[in-house]
Amino acid sequence: MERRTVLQAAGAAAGLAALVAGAPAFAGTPGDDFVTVQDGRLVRRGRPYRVAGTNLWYGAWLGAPSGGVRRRRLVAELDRLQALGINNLRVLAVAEKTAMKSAVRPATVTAPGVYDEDLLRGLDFLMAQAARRGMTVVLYLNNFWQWSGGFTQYLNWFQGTPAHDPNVTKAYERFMDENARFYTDARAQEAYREVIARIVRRRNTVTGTSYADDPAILSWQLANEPRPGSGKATPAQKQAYAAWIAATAKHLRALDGRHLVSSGSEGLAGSARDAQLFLDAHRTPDIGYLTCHLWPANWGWFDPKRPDATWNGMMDRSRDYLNVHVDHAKTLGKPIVLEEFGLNRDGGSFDVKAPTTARDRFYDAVFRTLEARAQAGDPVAGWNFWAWGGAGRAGHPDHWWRPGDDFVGDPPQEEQGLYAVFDADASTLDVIGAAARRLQEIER
Ligand code: IFL
Repeated sequence: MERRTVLQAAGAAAGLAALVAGAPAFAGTPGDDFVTVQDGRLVRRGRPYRVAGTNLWYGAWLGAPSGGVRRRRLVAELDRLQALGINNLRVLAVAEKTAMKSAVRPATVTAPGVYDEDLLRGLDFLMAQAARRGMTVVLYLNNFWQWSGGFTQYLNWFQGTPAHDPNVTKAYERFMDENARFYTDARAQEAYREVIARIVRRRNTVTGTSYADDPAILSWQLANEPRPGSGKATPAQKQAYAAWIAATAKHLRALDGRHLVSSGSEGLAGSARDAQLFLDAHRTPDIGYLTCHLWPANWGWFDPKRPDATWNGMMDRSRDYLNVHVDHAKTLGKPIVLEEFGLNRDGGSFDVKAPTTARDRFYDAVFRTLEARAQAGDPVAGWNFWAWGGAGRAGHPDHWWRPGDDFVGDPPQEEQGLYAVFDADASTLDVIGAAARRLQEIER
């Protein structure tokens, strides 16, 4: 996120406390369908498990019984993804109902303790369809950003603060600092944990299996892109953030000890560029693996209107960002997944007909950088590109989503077509398909 903020290249942190408190206790047995962590690797059914994934945050919305034909679209999308070699989906489990203009509608939690069963059944359907295809799913349970209500809406409920939509105010730094209050608001935390328990203990209405017993869940994820505050987060904010990750991960593991827990962090870009914070926040043995996200245009490293002038610098910073995070994963002795990355269509167009020359090159370079580290035996567990747009199409010439329009992967706070990969993007699909095959061929 944060398209309007320029982040500097993240520097490697010198003198980091490198010791891990202890290897995560997630060992599984051969034949075990649950994904576990062994010796710094994801493992499933006794073999290394590598994530060749996409982001499909709106899966529950497509699966909802009230959506009618949307279910058919979901089934077709999953078939397409499976044929492409995709084995993992990163999905939003719940959205909170909010007055913010750039948030998705309808929402799962319509008021504290009140749930939209239609969307929960949509999630059930998605989970059943993913499992049927042998795919795993990362379910995130909250959002730092406004597009699903998220932290902002919890604060509106429990502190009475206005539901600040930064798309309207453009005050992103203020928005981030306000949202950091979520970590220390006791009533918001209680409500959030109620939601967590509701999902973890839910019995899937399609499969009859409880979510806690469903091996198709790769991990419970605390939130999408949680941050300690703005880029200038204070020591107290950082402390609250790291404490929240540790406490929530521990809580989740106590509720459901069979599934991994991940944070949903962007990495350094979401840690106020503080490598020590990133490491400390993920040191707890209750966090099974690390995550990072890579957004060169959002961070001001790339200008789609000046691709030639900005390409080399962008690629240097991107490779560095990836390598630094793999190094951090090594330091903590945990696997890492690059679970979001993307780049604009040529010229910054949102039009599905615009070429994707730079995006294709970027995807390929990202895949190859990760593969090289995986080949070298480093703890790269895979990737999820952002995002699957599939057969969806923007509903309006201004490319802004309105309720009832197709979902295309770009959430409602961004233009439809900004980063989505459509089923018509043949060259990008070729790059992704080839990378998925190469990833599964890595022997180490
Ligand atoms: O849409 C954004 C999403 O909120 C996110 N990260 C970056 C995406 C693209 O800007 O999680």
